[in-house]
Amino acid sequence: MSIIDTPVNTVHHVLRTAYQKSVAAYWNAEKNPVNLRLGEVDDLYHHHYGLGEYDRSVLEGPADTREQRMIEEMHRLETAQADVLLDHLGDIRPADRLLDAGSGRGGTSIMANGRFGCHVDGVSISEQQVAFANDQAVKRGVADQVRFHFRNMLDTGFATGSRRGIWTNETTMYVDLFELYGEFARLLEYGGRYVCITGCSNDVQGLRSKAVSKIDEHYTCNIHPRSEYFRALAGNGLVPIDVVDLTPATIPYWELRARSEVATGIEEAFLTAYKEGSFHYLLIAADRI
Ligand code: GPP
Ligand code: MG
Repeated sequence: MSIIDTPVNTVHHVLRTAYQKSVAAYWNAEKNPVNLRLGEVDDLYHHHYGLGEYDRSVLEGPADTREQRMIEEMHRLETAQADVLLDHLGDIRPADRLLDAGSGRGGTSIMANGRFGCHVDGVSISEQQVAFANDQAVKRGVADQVRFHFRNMLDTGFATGSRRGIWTNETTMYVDLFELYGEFARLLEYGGRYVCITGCSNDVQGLRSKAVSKIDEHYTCNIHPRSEYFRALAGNGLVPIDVVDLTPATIPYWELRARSEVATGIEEAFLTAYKEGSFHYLLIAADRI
Protein backbone atom coordinates (compact mmCIF):
# COMPACT_ATOMS: atom_id res chain seq x y z
CA MET A 1 0.00 0.00 0.00
CA SER A 2 1.47 3.37 -0.98
CA ILE A 3 1.44 6.43 1.23
CA ILE A 4 -1.19 7.93 -1.08
CA ASP A 5 -3.59 5.00 -0.72
CA THR A 6 -4.06 5.12 3.00
CA PRO A 7 -6.77 3.73 5.18
CA VAL A 8 -9.83 2.01 3.92
CA ASN A 9 -12.80 3.17 5.95
CA THR A 10 -15.30 0.71 7.22
CA VAL A 11 -18.96 0.96 6.22
CA HIS A 12 -19.63 2.32 9.68
CA HIS A 13 -17.19 5.18 9.20
CA VAL A 14 -18.25 6.08 5.65
CA LEU A 15 -21.93 6.52 6.50
CA ARG A 16 -21.98 8.34 9.80
CA THR A 17 -25.41 9.89 10.05
CA ALA A 18 -29.04 9.09 9.30
CA TYR A 19 -28.92 11.81 6.63
CA GLN A 20 -25.86 10.30 4.91
CA LYS A 21 -27.55 6.89 4.95
CA SER A 22 -30.63 8.31 3.24
CA VAL A 23 -28.49 10.03 0.59
CA ALA A 24 -26.60 6.78 -0.03
CA ALA A 25 -29.91 4.91 -0.31
CA TYR A 26 -31.16 7.38 -2.94
CA TRP A 27 -28.05 6.99 -5.11
CA ASN A 28 -27.80 3.22 -4.61
CA ALA A 29 -31.33 2.87 -6.02
CA GLU A 30 -31.09 5.55 -8.72
CA LYS A 31 -31.58 4.30 -12.29
CA ASN A 32 -33.07 7.34 -14.02
CA PRO A 33 -33.18 6.99 -17.82
CA VAL A 34 -32.09 10.64 -17.97
CA ASN A 35 -28.74 9.43 -16.65
CA LEU A 36 -28.47 5.89 -18.04
CA ARG A 37 -29.73 6.53 -21.57
CA LEU A 38 -27.51 9.59 -21.90
CA GLY A 39 -24.53 7.64 -20.58
CA GLU A 40 -25.09 4.84 -23.09
CA VAL A 41 -24.42 7.31 -25.92
CA ASP A 42 -20.65 6.92 -25.47
CA ASP A 43 -20.27 5.23 -22.06
CA LEU A 44 -19.54 8.45 -20.19
CA TYR A 45 -22.01 8.47 -17.32
CA HIS A 46 -22.65 11.90 -15.83
CA HIS A 47 -24.50 13.15 -12.76
CA HIS A 48 -24.62 16.80 -13.59
CA TYR A 49 -26.46 19.14 -15.92
CA GLY A 50 -25.57 20.65 -19.27
CA LEU A 51 -24.09 23.87 -20.63
CA GLY A 52 -24.50 25.67 -23.94
CA GLU A 53 -27.06 26.13 -26.69
CA TYR A 54 -28.71 23.05 -28.11
CA ASP A 55 -29.17 22.35 -31.78
CA ARG A 56 -32.81 23.29 -32.43
CA SER A 57 -33.04 20.78 -35.27
CA VAL A 58 -33.29 17.92 -32.74
CA LEU A 59 -36.88 19.01 -32.08
CA GLU A 60 -37.70 18.59 -35.74
CA GLY A 61 -37.20 15.89 -38.36
CA PRO A 62 -38.40 12.27 -38.25
CA ALA A 63 -40.45 11.53 -35.11
CA ASP A 64 -39.02 8.02 -34.77
CA THR A 65 -35.48 9.31 -34.21
CA ARG A 66 -36.34 12.55 -32.38
CA GLU A 67 -36.07 11.28 -28.81
CA GLN A 68 -32.70 9.63 -29.42
CA ARG A 69 -31.41 12.81 -31.07
CA MET A 70 -32.57 14.82 -28.04
CA ILE A 71 -30.81 12.38 -25.72
CA GLU A 72 -27.57 12.66 -27.68
CA GLU A 73 -27.84 16.44 -27.60
CA MET A 74 -28.44 16.57 -23.82
CA HIS A 75 -25.46 14.25 -23.36
CA ARG A 76 -23.30 16.53 -25.49
CA LEU A 77 -24.25 19.49 -23.25
CA GLU A 78 -23.46 17.51 -20.08
CA THR A 79 -20.06 16.52 -21.45
CA ALA A 80 -19.48 20.19 -22.35
CA GLN A 81 -20.21 21.08 -18.71
CA ALA A 82 -17.50 18.69 -17.48
CA ASP A 83 -15.08 20.18 -20.01
CA VAL A 84 -15.75 23.66 -18.61
CA LEU A 85 -15.00 22.36 -15.11
CA LEU A 86 -11.73 20.72 -16.23
CA ASP A 87 -10.73 23.90 -18.11
CA HIS A 88 -10.50 25.63 -14.71
CA LEU A 89 -8.18 23.10 -13.04
CA GLY A 90 -5.08 24.83 -14.43
CA ASP A 91 -1.86 23.13 -15.47
CA ILE A 92 -2.20 19.47 -14.52
CA ARG A 93 0.71 17.12 -15.28
CA PRO A 94 0.66 13.32 -15.72
CA ALA A 95 2.43 12.87 -12.38
CA ASP A 96 -0.24 14.85 -10.50
CA ARG A 97 -3.08 13.30 -8.54
CA LEU A 98 -6.65 14.55 -8.61
CA LEU A 99 -9.72 13.93 -6.45
CA ASP A 100 -13.32 13.83 -7.70
CA ALA A 101 -15.37 14.42 -4.56
CA GLY A 102 -18.78 12.86 -5.11
CA SER A 103 -17.80 10.98 -8.25
CA GLY A 104 -21.16 9.45 -9.22
CA ARG A 105 -20.87 6.99 -12.12
CA GLY A 106 -17.45 8.39 -12.95
CA GLY A 107 -17.86 10.49 -16.11
CA THR A 108 -15.89 13.56 -15.03
CA SER A 109 -13.03 11.44 -13.61
CA ILE A 110 -12.71 9.45 -16.84
CA MET A 111 -12.62 12.71 -18.82
CA ALA A 112 -9.98 14.20 -16.50
CA ASN A 113 -7.75 11.18 -16.95
CA GLY A 114 -8.25 11.33 -20.72
CA ARG A 115 -7.28 14.98 -20.81
CA PHE A 116 -4.39 15.11 -18.31
CA GLY A 117 -3.16 11.50 -18.31
CA CYS A 118 -2.90 11.59 -14.54
CA HIS A 119 -4.13 9.53 -11.61
CA VAL A 120 -7.68 10.30 -10.47
CA ASP A 121 -9.43 9.04 -7.35
CA GLY A 122 -13.19 9.39 -7.03
CA VAL A 123 -15.08 9.02 -3.77
CA SER A 124 -18.77 8.36 -3.26
CA ILE A 125 -20.95 7.22 -0.37
CA SER A 126 -22.96 5.08 -2.81
CA GLU A 127 -21.48 1.58 -3.15
CA GLN A 128 -23.53 1.05 -6.33
CA GLN A 129 -22.01 4.14 -7.94
CA VAL A 130 -18.51 3.13 -6.88
CA ALA A 131 -18.94 -0.35 -8.39
CA PHE A 132 -20.47 1.03 -11.59
CA ALA A 133 -17.71 3.62 -12.03
CA ASN A 134 -14.93 1.08 -11.39
CA ASP A 135 -16.49 -1.19 -14.05
CA GLN A 136 -16.36 1.70 -16.50
CA ALA A 137 -12.70 2.33 -15.71
CA VAL A 138 -11.94 -1.37 -16.33
CA LYS A 139 -13.89 -1.36 -19.63
CA ARG A 140 -11.96 1.66 -20.80
CA GLY A 141 -8.64 0.14 -19.77
CA VAL A 142 -7.81 2.96 -17.34
CA ALA A 143 -8.39 1.17 -14.02
CA ASP A 144 -4.69 1.51 -13.17
CA GLN A 145 -5.09 5.30 -13.19
CA VAL A 146 -8.73 5.97 -12.32
CA ARG A 147 -10.07 4.47 -9.11
CA PHE A 148 -13.34 4.90 -7.31
CA HIS A 149 -13.64 4.38 -3.58
CA PHE A 150 -16.49 3.93 -1.12
CA ARG A 151 -15.44 6.82 1.09
CA ASN A 152 -16.89 9.98 2.57
CA MET A 153 -15.65 13.22 1.01
CA LEU A 154 -15.65 14.82 4.46
CA ASP A 155 -13.04 12.30 5.62
CA THR A 156 -11.38 10.69 2.60
CA GLY A 157 -8.44 8.97 4.26
CA PHE A 158 -6.10 10.15 1.48
CA ALA A 159 -2.73 11.57 2.44
CA THR A 160 -2.26 15.19 3.46
CA GLY A 161 -0.98 17.37 0.58
CA SER A 162 -1.42 14.52 -1.92
CA ARG A 163 -3.67 16.40 -4.41
CA ARG A 164 -2.80 18.91 -7.12
CA GLY A 165 -6.49 19.40 -7.87
CA ILE A 166 -9.89 18.59 -6.42
CA TRP A 167 -13.34 19.18 -7.83
CA THR A 168 -16.97 18.85 -6.80
CA ASN A 169 -19.37 18.59 -9.70
CA GLU A 170 -22.79 19.29 -8.17
CA THR A 171 -22.13 17.49 -4.91
CA THR A 172 -21.61 20.20 -2.29
CA MET A 173 -25.34 20.46 -1.52
CA TYR A 174 -25.01 17.21 0.41
CA VAL A 175 -22.45 18.41 2.96
CA ASP A 176 -21.44 21.13 5.38
CA LEU A 177 -19.10 23.38 3.41
CA PHE A 178 -16.84 24.25 6.33
CA GLU A 179 -16.21 20.57 7.04
CA LEU A 180 -15.70 19.85 3.34
CA TYR A 181 -13.23 22.64 2.70
CA GLY A 182 -11.35 21.76 5.86
CA GLU A 183 -10.75 18.32 4.35
CA PHE A 184 -9.85 19.78 0.91
CA ALA A 185 -7.40 22.24 2.49
CA ARG A 186 -5.71 19.25 4.12
CA LEU A 187 -5.57 17.24 0.88
CA LEU A 188 -4.40 19.98 -1.51
CA GLU A 189 -0.74 20.81 -1.91
CA TYR A 190 0.26 24.47 -1.62
CA GLY A 191 -0.99 26.23 -4.78
CA GLY A 192 -3.29 23.32 -5.61
CA ARG A 193 -6.60 24.16 -7.25
CA TYR A 194 -10.18 23.41 -6.21
CA VAL A 195 -13.01 23.73 -8.76
CA CYS A 196 -16.68 23.70 -7.82
CA ILE A 197 -19.74 23.70 -10.00
CA THR A 198 -22.88 24.03 -7.95
CA GLY A 199 -26.40 25.32 -7.72
CA CYS A 200 -26.71 27.91 -4.94
CA SER A 201 -29.46 30.13 -3.63
CA ASN A 202 -29.30 33.89 -4.02
CA ASP A 203 -28.70 35.76 -0.75
CA VAL A 204 -29.97 38.93 -2.38
CA GLN A 205 -33.45 37.40 -2.35
CA GLY A 206 -33.29 36.28 1.29
CA LEU A 207 -34.31 32.79 2.35
CA ARG A 208 -34.87 29.94 -0.10
CA SER A 209 -37.68 30.15 -2.59
CA LYS A 210 -40.37 27.53 -3.12
CA ALA A 211 -38.65 26.37 -6.32
CA VAL A 212 -35.31 25.90 -4.51
CA SER A 213 -37.09 23.99 -1.73
CA LYS A 214 -38.61 21.69 -4.35
CA ILE A 215 -35.13 20.90 -5.73
CA ASP A 216 -33.89 20.12 -2.21
CA GLU A 217 -36.81 17.80 -1.62
CA HIS A 218 -36.38 16.05 -4.96
CA TYR A 219 -32.72 15.11 -4.40
CA THR A 220 -32.68 14.96 -0.57
CA CYS A 221 -30.12 17.77 -0.61
CA ASN A 222 -29.58 21.12 1.12
CA ILE A 223 -28.74 23.88 -1.35
CA HIS A 224 -26.44 26.46 0.25
CA PRO A 225 -26.63 30.21 -0.18
CA ARG A 226 -24.01 31.74 -2.46
CA SER A 227 -22.38 33.59 0.49
CA GLU A 228 -21.74 30.31 2.34
CA TYR A 229 -19.30 29.16 -0.36
CA PHE A 230 -17.09 32.20 -0.03
CA ARG A 231 -17.16 32.17 3.76
CA ALA A 232 -16.21 28.48 3.86
CA LEU A 233 -13.46 28.88 1.24
CA ALA A 234 -11.95 31.92 2.97
CA GLY A 235 -12.12 30.16 6.32
CA ASN A 236 -10.02 27.30 4.98
CA GLY A 237 -7.22 29.04 3.06
CA LEU A 238 -8.87 28.62 -0.33
CA VAL A 239 -8.67 31.82 -2.39
CA PRO A 240 -11.03 32.25 -5.37
CA ILE A 241 -9.43 32.99 -8.73
CA ASP A 242 -12.44 32.48 -11.03
CA VAL A 243 -16.14 32.92 -10.32
CA VAL A 244 -18.43 32.32 -13.29
CA ASP A 245 -22.21 32.61 -13.28
CA LEU A 246 -23.18 29.71 -15.55
CA THR A 247 -26.93 30.32 -15.15
CA PRO A 248 -27.63 31.70 -18.65
CA ALA A 249 -25.63 28.85 -20.21
CA THR A 250 -27.54 26.07 -18.41
CA ILE A 251 -31.10 27.30 -19.12
CA PRO A 252 -31.20 25.87 -22.69
CA TYR A 253 -30.31 22.40 -21.30
CA TRP A 254 -33.33 22.56 -18.96
CA GLU A 255 -35.61 23.78 -21.73
CA LEU A 256 -34.59 20.86 -23.92
CA ARG A 257 -34.82 18.37 -21.04
CA ALA A 258 -38.34 19.60 -20.18
CA ARG A 259 -39.43 18.56 -23.67
CA SER A 260 -37.85 15.11 -23.53
CA GLU A 261 -39.45 11.79 -22.58
CA VAL A 262 -36.72 11.27 -19.98
CA ALA A 263 -37.72 14.39 -18.02
CA THR A 264 -37.99 13.53 -14.32
CA GLY A 265 -40.46 16.22 -13.20
CA ILE A 266 -37.90 18.58 -11.62
CA GLU A 267 -37.37 20.61 -14.82
CA GLU A 268 -39.94 23.33 -14.10
CA ALA A 269 -38.52 23.95 -10.62
CA PHE A 270 -35.03 24.57 -12.12
CA LEU A 271 -36.41 26.82 -14.85
CA THR A 272 -38.51 28.80 -12.36
CA ALA A 273 -35.66 29.15 -9.85
CA TYR A 274 -33.17 30.32 -12.48
CA LYS A 275 -35.57 32.68 -14.20
CA GLU A 276 -36.88 34.28 -10.99
CA GLY A 277 -33.29 34.81 -9.84
CA SER A 278 -33.57 32.83 -6.60
CA PHE A 279 -30.94 30.30 -7.72
CA HIS A 280 -27.67 30.40 -9.67
CA TYR A 281 -25.57 27.79 -11.43
CA LEU A 282 -22.10 28.83 -10.32
CA LEU A 283 -18.49 27.84 -10.98
CA ILE A 284 -15.84 28.75 -8.45
CA ALA A 285 -12.13 27.98 -8.82
CA ALA A 286 -9.91 28.58 -5.79
CA ASP A 287 -6.26 28.13 -4.93
CA ARG A 288 -4.87 26.62 -1.72
CA ILE A 289 -2.55 28.95 0.13
C1 GPP B 1 -27.09 15.22 -9.95
O1 GPP B 1 -27.45 15.09 -11.20
C2 GPP B 1 -27.84 16.24 -9.22
C3 GPP B 1 -27.55 16.50 -7.95
C4 GPP B 1 -26.44 15.87 -7.27
C5 GPP B 1 -28.37 17.30 -7.09
C6 GPP B 1 -28.65 18.70 -7.16
C7 GPP B 1 -27.85 19.61 -8.00
C8 GPP B 1 -28.03 20.93 -8.00
C9 GPP B 1 -27.24 21.81 -8.90
C10 GPP B 1 -29.00 21.58 -7.09
P1 GPP B 1 -28.20 13.83 -11.82
O2 GPP B 1 -27.72 13.78 -13.20
O3 GPP B 1 -28.04 12.61 -10.99
O4 GPP B 1 -29.70 14.31 -11.71
P2 GPP B 1 -30.88 13.88 -12.69
O5 GPP B 1 -31.20 12.46 -12.39
O6 GPP B 1 -32.00 14.82 -12.35
O7 GPP B 1 -30.37 14.08 -14.09
MG1 MG C 1 -28.61 13.66 -14.95
